[in-house]
Amino acid sequence: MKFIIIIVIVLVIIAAAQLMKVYELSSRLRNKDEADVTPAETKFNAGMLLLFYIALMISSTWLFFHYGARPGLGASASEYGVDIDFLYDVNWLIILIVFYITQSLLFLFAFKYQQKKGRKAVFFAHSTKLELLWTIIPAVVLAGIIIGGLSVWNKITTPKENATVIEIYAQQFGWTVRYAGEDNTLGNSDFKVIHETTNPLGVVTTKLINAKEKAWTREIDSLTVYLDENGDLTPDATVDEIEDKIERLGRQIRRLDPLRKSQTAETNAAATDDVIVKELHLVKGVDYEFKFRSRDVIHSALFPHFRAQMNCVPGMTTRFSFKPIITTAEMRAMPDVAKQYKEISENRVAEGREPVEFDYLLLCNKICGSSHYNMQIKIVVETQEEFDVWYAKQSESKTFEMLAGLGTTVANEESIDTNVAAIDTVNVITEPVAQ
Ligand SMILES: [Cu+2]
Repeated sequence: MKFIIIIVIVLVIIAAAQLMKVYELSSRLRNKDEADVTPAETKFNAGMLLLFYIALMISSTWLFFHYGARPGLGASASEYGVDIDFLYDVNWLIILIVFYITQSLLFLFAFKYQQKKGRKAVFFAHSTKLELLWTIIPAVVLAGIIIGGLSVWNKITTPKENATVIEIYAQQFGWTVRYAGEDNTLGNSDFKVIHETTNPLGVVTTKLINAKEKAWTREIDSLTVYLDENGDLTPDATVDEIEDKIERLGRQIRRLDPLRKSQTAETNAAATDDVIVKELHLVKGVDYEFKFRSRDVIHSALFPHFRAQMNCVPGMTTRFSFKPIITTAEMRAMPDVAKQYKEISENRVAEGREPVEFDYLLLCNKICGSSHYNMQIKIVVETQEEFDVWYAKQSESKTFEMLAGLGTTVANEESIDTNVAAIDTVNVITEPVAQ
């Protein structure tokens, strides 16, 4: 169907071009200048402009009332979102007023002042009054918009005291969430100790640094012993490979030193209770401060229902704060959301698919690679009681220490080492990119 439409459009364009050519040729045959326009033609053009104006006004007004200013987004689920919606509405109002005035003047004047015999254009070079008018009015309006925007932006980017800290970590193509634990302080992190499964955010503690160093030293020792014993029988290429690996492990160990120096008892304690999960749960009515990092490229964390967005930039931490004011359950019960999801679900069921329910989402809003479209996680906004139940379950198994194999369930130092060594045999730390 699409293909047929494209072919029809192309044929219409070709036909129009041919007609123009025929018209040009016939004008030349009739010895008539193409620039000469008859009164009938002028009248026709003016009528068509008027018709276009009416169609434009009807269709744009219909679109506006049919879709509204924020199609499909529902009420703002965050406190600052209400301010942002207000700014957005003010902007829309200004745009619409200007749109209706300027378009009406443009088309109605073109119709009213169409060319007529004996009509002469007025020569009008300058009017200081008009210049002032159309400079000062837009300047005042724009200044108002900017001042309103800045004051809301300052509120969003200045965290409230006692805001709960949460880290949102972006990588191709997913999000990881880190809760700061009881102390509400995130532990240090560094890309040098990132491990895909056991330490995806590169959280640092002295215990982890020591375990890594021991595991890597042991690996160097065993490789050295292997070379001493079997070096003569091993092909040169393999020997080179092993020597490279020993050198690389040595470099990795040396790079741990500055990390070790910046660790204190406080930063160790801050990291130990951090909880790392793949879903974002928030409590209604609590102020949150979000800190964003990225592992690879620039991503952008978009919370459409909360009217919030922030870039996640490799090598730096960006932040903003908001307070959720509508729980997921309350949002699902809102008439327009319920109606929208009922329709979607009915269509899905008709196609033999599962029905869906409304969920808040965290999306990536920077085209960051081939699976960018699928970079999203669910956000659940719930009551304090519901959150406590969920969080207690997460902190049973998903604290940083447990994920990294350094948990208190491990009986002694030796088994921690074996644990980390076992983890490191599948180590994915690659040579860090020069920064
Ligand atoms: Cu992304």
